[in-house]
Amino acid sequence: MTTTTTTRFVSVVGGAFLGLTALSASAATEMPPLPDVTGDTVKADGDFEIKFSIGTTESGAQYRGLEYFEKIVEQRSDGHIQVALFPGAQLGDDRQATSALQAGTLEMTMPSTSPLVNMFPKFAVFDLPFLFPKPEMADAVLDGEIGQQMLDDASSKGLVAIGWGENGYRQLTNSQHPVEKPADLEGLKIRTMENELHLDIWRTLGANPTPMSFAELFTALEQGVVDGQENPWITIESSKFNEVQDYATETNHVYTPFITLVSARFWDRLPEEYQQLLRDAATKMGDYQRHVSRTLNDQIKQDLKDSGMQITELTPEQVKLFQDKLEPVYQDWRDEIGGELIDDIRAQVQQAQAQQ
Ligand code: TK8
Repeated sequence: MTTTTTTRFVSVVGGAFLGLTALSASAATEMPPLPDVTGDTVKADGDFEIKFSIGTTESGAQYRGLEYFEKIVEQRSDGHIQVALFPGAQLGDDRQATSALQAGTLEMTMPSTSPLVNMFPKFAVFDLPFLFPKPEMADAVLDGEIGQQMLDDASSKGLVAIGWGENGYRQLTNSQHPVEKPADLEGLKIRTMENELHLDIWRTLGANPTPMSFAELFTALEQGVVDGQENPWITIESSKFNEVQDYATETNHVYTPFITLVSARFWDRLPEEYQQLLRDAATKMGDYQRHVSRTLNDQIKQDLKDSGMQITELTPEQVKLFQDKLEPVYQDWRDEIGGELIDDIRAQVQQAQAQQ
């Protein structure tokens, strides 16, 4: 059973949604008010505390989603579940926080899928370049059977996977010069997530990639250890990368999802009613996060331009140069990821494109 994300979100929040759109146009980087909480109070035994850690800062869309999660869970558990939020990798980066869940020293985190490919190889499908031309196509896959199967697969190794969120379309930034074609990447030292496919992408394009934790990225850019990096506009702004990067190229080269994880040790202590509450709240958080990041995307790009960043917007012909150069990556990674999964997703995307 799949329902379109936007329809699911709108039907739940109606009036507040309208307020949301009006607000976002003016207060560009200001986060919109949180929607009201809907749904009954959940009654169950026990009091619980959740420490929820993420790597991005509190001025990003991801954190705004977590604030909505906190509001839903605390309100609908009548305060019996308390949620404490830890942004900015205070409690570790994506991999460290995930290990802490497995050890039972942390209750929740929401990493990008890319740094976890070593644990869940199928996640690498999301690292394939230009897989989703539109975000709605990613929603359809993540909220559909494929996404559910991946959550089930990731509910293992001491983890319980309860939902998806949006990191978004990645854009290249660098401190050296404008990048309009793959040849402009020659010799540029680009930080990537700790992920072999991303390293392959930038090597194939002719750059000099190096894997690094997000927690170390700002300092590495500031000190010139690396020349560039790639992340969604909202993360570039919320992490202040524009202060140490003069150039950006709107590549939209990969759509990265976030995945919501719970420590299995903590999960097993929760009564079923509270497990279901966390699942509901995780779904609402993910939908809201998608909405906030998409509503603010263009305005934030404009803010970055206004802050002095030189942004290159590629023509369709220029994008095609990158796509053509990266096509072999699909062949190189077919066996590792699984040809059937790639074909299923590409077929779903083509079907969606045909219906447009
Ligand atoms: C934040 C990371 C980040 C990701 C990266 O923890 O590492 O560049 O895009 O969002 O998950």
